[in-house]
Amino acid sequence: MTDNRKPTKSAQALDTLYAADQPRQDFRFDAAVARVFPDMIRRSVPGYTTIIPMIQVITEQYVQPGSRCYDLGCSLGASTLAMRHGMPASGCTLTGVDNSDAMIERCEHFIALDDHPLPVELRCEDILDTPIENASVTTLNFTLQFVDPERRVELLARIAAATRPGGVLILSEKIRFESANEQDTQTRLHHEFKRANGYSDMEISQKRSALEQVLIPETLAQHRQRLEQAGFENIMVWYQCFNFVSMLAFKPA
Ligand code: GEK
Repeated sequence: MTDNRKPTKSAQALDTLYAADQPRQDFRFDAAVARVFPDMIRRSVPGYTTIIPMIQVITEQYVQPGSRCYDLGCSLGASTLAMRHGMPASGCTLTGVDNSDAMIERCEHFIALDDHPLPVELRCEDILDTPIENASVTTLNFTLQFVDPERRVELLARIAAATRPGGVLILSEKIRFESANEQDTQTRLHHEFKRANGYSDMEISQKRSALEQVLIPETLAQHRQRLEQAGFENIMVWYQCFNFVSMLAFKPA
């Protein structure tokens, strides 16, 4: 078996944040997390390395001339760059938003290293405050799960209202399951994925407890119902790996 603890690029820092025994603290997207984020998300989120290039494919299909595209919760810009490469070089705009200074600071660097000519506007703010208008493609790639559940519908309704007919929302989330058996099985498989990627049992359990109050997963039925309530239709899962899914939700044409 290959040693998955090795970072894929020499410049990529290894995530050892939970390797030592430590007091429980809520997970935060701070400078320490931003530094190791590419390694952390690749080794923690099953399907992430497939979803990113597919965001480019989906953006290519649904971007509309003269429209705006948004990546809400852009972190270091992996999903932003995928969108950028699916967009025409001019005539549209692309905005990436994250409320972590540390993420946005590093994101600026990654965007600058990329050679696509379309400018990217980066905003360091809460996505609940981001003005959204004339949208064709909006991405929430594992971000909605961190938003206060009480405020999720308001955000989705604002995105739906600002999306052009035929436009799309790409929504990726960690989900939970109504059946206790499925919940246990999919959670165990997710933990096995992390183990196979070099995380120890202590790292898995300390991270799990740090995320408990911060990442609030919902069922697919809850997502579908709320997306419809918000003004989307044709909600479909285009990708699932264990308890991680990515959906498309369309603005009625
Ligand atoms: C990727 N999309 O690489 N406002 C703004 N940003 C927020 C908020 C909020 N209310 N809540 C959380 N964030 C990326 C990965 S990570 C997913 C997204 C993960 C930001 C937070 O600071 C973090 O950078 C991002 O959303 C979630 O495709 O870590 O599992």
